[in-house]
Amino acid sequence: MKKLFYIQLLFFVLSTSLSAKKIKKKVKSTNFIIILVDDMGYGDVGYHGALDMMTPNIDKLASEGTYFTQGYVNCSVCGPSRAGLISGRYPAKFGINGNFGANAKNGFPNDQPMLQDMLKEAGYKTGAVGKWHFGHAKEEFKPWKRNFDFFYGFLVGGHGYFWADTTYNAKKDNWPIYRNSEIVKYKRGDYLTDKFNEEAVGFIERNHDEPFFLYLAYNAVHYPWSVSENYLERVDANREHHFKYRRILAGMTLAIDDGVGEIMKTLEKHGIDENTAIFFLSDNGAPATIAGPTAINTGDHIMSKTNGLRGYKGDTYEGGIRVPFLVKWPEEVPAGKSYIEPVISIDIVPTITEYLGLQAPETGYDGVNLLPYLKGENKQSPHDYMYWRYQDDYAYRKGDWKLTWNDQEKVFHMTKDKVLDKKEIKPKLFNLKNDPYERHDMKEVYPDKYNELLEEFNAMDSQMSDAGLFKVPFNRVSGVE
Ligand SMILES: [Ca+2]
Repeated sequence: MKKLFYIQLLFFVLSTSLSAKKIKKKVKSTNFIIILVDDMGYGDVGYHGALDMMTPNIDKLASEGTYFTQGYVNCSVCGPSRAGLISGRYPAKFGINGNFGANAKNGFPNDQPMLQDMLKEAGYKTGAVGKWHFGHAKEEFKPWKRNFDFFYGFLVGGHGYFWADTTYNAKKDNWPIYRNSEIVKYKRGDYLTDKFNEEAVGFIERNHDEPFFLYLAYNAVHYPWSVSENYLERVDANREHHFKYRRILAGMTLAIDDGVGEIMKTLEKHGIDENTAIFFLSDNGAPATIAGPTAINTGDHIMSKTNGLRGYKGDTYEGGIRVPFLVKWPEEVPAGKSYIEPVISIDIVPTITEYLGLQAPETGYDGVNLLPYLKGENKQSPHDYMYWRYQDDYAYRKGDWKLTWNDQEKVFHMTKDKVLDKKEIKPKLFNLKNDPYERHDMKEVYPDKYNELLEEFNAMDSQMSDAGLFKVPFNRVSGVE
């Protein structure tokens, strides 16, 4: 009996020292929240001048942190953009070139670390709320198998806002919602963004006394565009909208903004707002699915706005890849500033992990730690170059110069233009400083610059997986004769 006691004691001491070792790794107790919205355009937040939107809480985050005037995502559509964000790498390097659709058999590779893998190892509580979209065909792809202690949301790439089935028999917009690995009974009529807000707040309430990481990935303001009446009433009481979809977008955006406000209140209530870092961004630029003739003339959109940037979601023109993007981090990042050098969503993971002193994965990062730049310790631009690809669209940016291929010549998707064959797509060279709206192709004027960027692009592109887990795209170098 005594022997058993000593064994138990030994086990206790060992396990205590083991957990102490784990806790010791937590060099700092900063909490991290990534708020990722879906398909919000550059011109859809108040602090970018959208006076017809109601985003007081998002604007407050911007005014209390640093916002990026050239904040990019690494891809112009949901799936790869999210894969890049959560890994700190260009997702084409590990085979993610497209969205995991409803029938996808693949998922995010298990040998590629995600942010929560590293933070959980360092002793963080990890929670994911919202849209998963990292694969759902096998158990190993699911959030509860990928080091999230808590999950509330759906596994696929999109969801309706007012109802979810408990089986996969319904149309895919209504596939199940999970709490951890259990399918929940969803009350018909509940607004999904409200549920995500509640669950995000609930996760913070349960974990405020220890370091946590919350990945809050709304599916709003993505299709199917719909919002509960109370948000529309508040929009109508404060804003005038003549276009019905812009009004709906304003309501959907307000629901997210309310969530941001509730999260801030919860952090303040527990006295952890000062040591919580919040990244807020959209996963890609404005979608062009609903629009009218005005959009062609102005290069802008009447539902979701790019503020005049060329192109939309799916393009490697600026409108597809430049998004609202900010960080509020009272301990480290100046408040009330804008930062004008280009940054990209794959910078978030190395910024967090390097701050915590966590070792980078063997695969390394393509993003960089932004803190020295945002604090003004390093006056250089964080990136020598940036690279994008999606299907037949590619881009490469170096300084103010950008080389870009886009498979539709017009700025506007709804026209029934023939989509160009890969061999027909000619790259364009823009100087973004002089021509931020990408109207003037300069490759004939600056052939040396064109050749320099083309050569560097080819070297970069050839490092990427070819078809990867998807049928498209092929590397530009190998795919074009
Ligand atoms: Ca998206």
